[in-house]
Amino acid sequence: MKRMLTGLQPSGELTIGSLMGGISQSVQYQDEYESFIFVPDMHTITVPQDPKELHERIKRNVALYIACGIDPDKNTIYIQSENFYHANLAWVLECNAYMGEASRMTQYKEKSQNMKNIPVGLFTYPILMAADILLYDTDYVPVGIDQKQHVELARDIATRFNNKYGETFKVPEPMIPKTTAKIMDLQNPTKKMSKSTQNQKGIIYLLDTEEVIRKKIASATTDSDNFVKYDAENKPGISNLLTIYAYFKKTTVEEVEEHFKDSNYKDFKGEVAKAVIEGLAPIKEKYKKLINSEKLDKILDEGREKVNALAEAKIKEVYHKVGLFR
Ligand code: ATP
Ligand code: LTN
Repeated sequence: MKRMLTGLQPSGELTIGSLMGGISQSVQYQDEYESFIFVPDMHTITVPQDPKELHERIKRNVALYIACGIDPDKNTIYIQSENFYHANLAWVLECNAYMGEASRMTQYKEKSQNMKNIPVGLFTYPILMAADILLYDTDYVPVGIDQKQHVELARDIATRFNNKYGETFKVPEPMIPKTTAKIMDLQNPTKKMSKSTQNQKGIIYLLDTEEVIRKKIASATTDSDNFVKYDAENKPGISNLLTIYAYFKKTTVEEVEEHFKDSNYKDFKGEVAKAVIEGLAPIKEKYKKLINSEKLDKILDEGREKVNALAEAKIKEVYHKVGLFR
C-alpha cells in the first residue's frame, strides 16, 4: 500500500474551510492509502504564538480530525513536536539545501514581506516540511496548491541527497485535490477563509455555537441583486454560500441554485445556517466525547511510538551516510 502523509498547522481553530478543503480529502483517501496525519506544531512557531493557546489548540485539532472522520484505526495520528527526529533530519537537509532555492519560496516571500525581524525559522520552514515528508518514505502528500512548491523542494532535496550519498529517501509526489472549491471568507468573499485570519466574523469554526453560526451567516457579505445564482466573479458571497450549502447537504451547486431560485437572500441565508448547524452537530458531539478522554491520549501515544521507531531508523541511516557518529 502506498503511503500518504499530510498535516494541518495549528495556526488557529479549524474552520469549515479546513474541513471541506483539507480534512475531508484525507477522509476520502484513508481506505486507499496507508495514511499518516500529524499536527505540524513546530511549523506554527515560525510566527509568534501564545504558548498556552497553542498548547491547548494542538489537542483540540487532533480531536477535531477524528471527529471529522479521520479514523484512528486507519491512520497514524501524531504530533510533530513529540518526535524529536523531525528537527534532527531538518538540520541535515538544511546542510544539503541551497539559499537560492529556499529564497524562491513564494510563501516565505509573502509572509516575510511586512516583517521587521524575520525569524530564520520562517525561512527554513520548507526544509522542516521536507524532513516531515522524507522521514517516513512518503509516496504522496495531499496539500493545497499553495504548498505544492514546498513538496517540490522536498523532491529536489531528496533527489540531491540520494545522488550524493546513495539511495536513502523516497521522492514524494504532491497530490493536489482537483475538485475542492475554495471556501471564501464570509465578510470578504474574494479572500480564502483562513484559520489564522484576525477578523473572526467571516470565519465559521467547527466548534462555533449555533447562535454564532447563524449570526455570521446572516451578516455574510452578498450583493444588491437579491437572487440566488452561482457567479463566482460577480456574486462571490452568494456563490460561496451556495458551495457551503451544497457540501453540507451532499448535493450539487446546480441543484441548490434550482431549489432557491425564488428565495430572497434572508431566507437563503437562514437555510444555509441550518445546513451548517446540522452538518456540524455530529462533529461537535464526537469532539466533546473525545477531547478529555483517555482514548485521545492513547491514540496519540500509539502514534508517537510508531513514528518514533520509523524515524529513529531513518535518522540513523542518514547520520551514518553523511559521516556522523563515532
Ligand atoms: P493558515 O491560516 O494557517 O494559512 P489555512 O486555514 O489557510 O491556514 P491551511 O492549514 O494552509 O489552511 O490548509 C490546510 C488544508 O486545508 C490545505 O489543503 C488547504 O488547501 C485546505 N484549506 C484551508 N482553508 C481552505 C478553504 N478556505 N477552502 C478550501 N480549502 C481550504
Ligand atoms: N506547511 C503545511 C503544513 C505541513 C505539511 C507538512 C503538509 C507541514 N509539514 C508535511 C504536508 C506534509 C501548511 O502550512 N499547510
